[in-house]
Amino acid sequence: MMMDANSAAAAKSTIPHKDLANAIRALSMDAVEAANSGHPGMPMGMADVATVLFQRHLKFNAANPAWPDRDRFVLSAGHGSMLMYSLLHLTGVPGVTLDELKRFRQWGSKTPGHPEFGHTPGVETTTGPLGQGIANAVGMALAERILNARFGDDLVDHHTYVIAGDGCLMEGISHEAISLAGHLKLSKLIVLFDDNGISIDGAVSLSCSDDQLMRFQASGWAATRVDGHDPEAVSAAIAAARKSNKPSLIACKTVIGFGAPKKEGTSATHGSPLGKDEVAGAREKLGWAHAPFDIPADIRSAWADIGSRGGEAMQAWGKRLDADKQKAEFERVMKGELPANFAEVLGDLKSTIAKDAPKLATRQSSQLVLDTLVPALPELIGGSADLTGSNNTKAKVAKAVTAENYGGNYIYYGIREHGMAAAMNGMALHGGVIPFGGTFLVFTDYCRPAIRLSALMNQRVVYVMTHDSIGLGEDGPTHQPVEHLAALRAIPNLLVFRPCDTMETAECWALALTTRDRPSVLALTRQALPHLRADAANANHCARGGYVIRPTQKERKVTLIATGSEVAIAVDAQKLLEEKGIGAAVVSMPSCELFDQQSAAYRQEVLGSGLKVAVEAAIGFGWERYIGTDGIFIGMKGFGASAPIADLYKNFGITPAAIVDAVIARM
Ligand SMILES: Cc1ncc(C[n+]2csc(CCOP(=O)(O)OP(=O)(O)O)c2C)c(N)n1
Ligand SMILES: [Mg+2]
Repeated sequence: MMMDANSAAAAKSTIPHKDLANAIRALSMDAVEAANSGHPGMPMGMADVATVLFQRHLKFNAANPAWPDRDRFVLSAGHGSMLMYSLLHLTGVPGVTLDELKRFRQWGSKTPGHPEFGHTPGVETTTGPLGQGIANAVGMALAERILNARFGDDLVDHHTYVIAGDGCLMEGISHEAISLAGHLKLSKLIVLFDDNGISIDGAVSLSCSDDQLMRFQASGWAATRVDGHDPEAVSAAIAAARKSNKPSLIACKTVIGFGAPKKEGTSATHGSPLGKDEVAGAREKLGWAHAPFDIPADIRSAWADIGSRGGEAMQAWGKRLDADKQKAEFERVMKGELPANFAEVLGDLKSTIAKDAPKLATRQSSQLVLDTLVPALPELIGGSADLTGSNNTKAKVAKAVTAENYGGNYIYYGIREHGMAAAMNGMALHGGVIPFGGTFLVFTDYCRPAIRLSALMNQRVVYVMTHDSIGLGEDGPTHQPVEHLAALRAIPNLLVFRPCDTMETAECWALALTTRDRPSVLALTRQALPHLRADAANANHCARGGYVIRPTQKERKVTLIATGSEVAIAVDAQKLLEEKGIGAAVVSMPSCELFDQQSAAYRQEVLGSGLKVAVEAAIGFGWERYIGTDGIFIGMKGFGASAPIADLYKNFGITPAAIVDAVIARM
């Protein structure tokens, strides 16, 4: 249900637009002044646009900032956080009190330097790294359409609004995002561009000559320019955008730091407090005679009305939900709960794997898992950045999501890894879907800023990263990840899985899906691997991160710790060592992060007390914490090379014989 452009509540307000917008300006400059840190320019410049959006268009209910069918509002230009906090406070979002505004940027406040999802109610995504927000919004708008196709207009029918600045639009990721949104005709996505012509170094013309309207139009968007300080013009443009059958860009010509007498229109207002005199001057120029943080009761009350404007829409929606036969399923997916039969489906799959003992590349194992899970989990939305056949991400039953039919469950992201990763964040944040997407592990570098945000925001996003080592062979060092596992393991809260066979792949997929508050990377091989797990597979061994996959029959002198494709190499080395009378246990370590969470006693038992050897076809960075200073690392010391796989493993010395030689040299 959409609201009229000029709702009843907006019409009854007698407070002039100017006063509503000035309340945002005053709170923003006062909070930055109090913190002696922050960005007043953007909130002051965009106060008019934001006021129009919230007063007349945004479907939003401050009392319930998370109700499912609300419009999403993304502040992609996250440095303008005081715009967001002023809006949340003035509309009456619980917890965003005046006191919190006074504690802007302070320890423990609800008002951190940049908006953080999960920290402040009403903040839809963490922004600050420029360009991420607009790409998140593409994912949100896409999730909205996918869920609309599944649940219908009654339950899912909302817009996604973005405020983006010059910086967001200059970032490369914005190209991927815009291009994907245009291709998928995400017509409910509306970007309000803070077209102020200023960034930190000065005029945007120092570094950029793009015609942004033409640029967006070239990607299939509707684009228009308005005076961002003319509320009627802004409102008319938003109303038109809401009716468009294309995603829309509204370039709002604004003056950064609007109202600051000496500094407005300059980069001096971008990221520093205005200073006492300039703040006093702004009060005068804006006609705002009130003390710092003082909002007159009538203006406060008008803003509260704006905050409750969406209440009726929310109630009407609730009634429709109650009457809907899909209510339980809708609530399940929006809560992010897996279907009740998930454990059963997974158990059956694991039994089949134990019986068949398939010898597959783990990317194919992943496909096998997806062929079972995708039909059972309609919320799973897959995709790949143009490597579908290589990443094995498209389950047999999966159908493409297209502009003509959003009812599919597979997205052709195109060669847009960064955009894909950020869109997946947006989809996960929107809720109702669980996104997974693939590319080569080496190109996690192209996704990294978004992977970091998945982790920071506690989002369940699954990165299916194949061709995970020199094992990919002939494509050579440009395509062979060596430092990537270490670099990914360094990201807090990210789960990095490197399964050694089909059974472990199924277990790691299960962990990625059942861990609701962390993203996962699945590092998967191009090359076929033997089946190693001999057990009947009732327990999920990967849940402990590392475990003894092959105990020794002799006294344990050595522990070989390996991941993924190198577990089989360690198992072969174990046989050779035992033939020489040296007892060696093999540990499979599919996830260092989960292993680190285990008790000291368990970790000690798994790692043993003898010589420790880590085997991984990657650089050794990080393995010291398991093998100690006197352990042995068998792996890569630098970049790989272009050659058939057998020659690579032999020449880089990652073989059973090399392990045995290194161990014997220590005995
Ligand atoms: C990826 C990234 N690079 C650099 C920065 C640092 N930074 C923050 S704001 C900004 C300038 C942004 O300009 P604009 O979007 O025009 O904001 P305005 O000055 O108009 O508020 C920069 C470079 C950042 N936050 N993110
Ligand atoms: Mg700017």
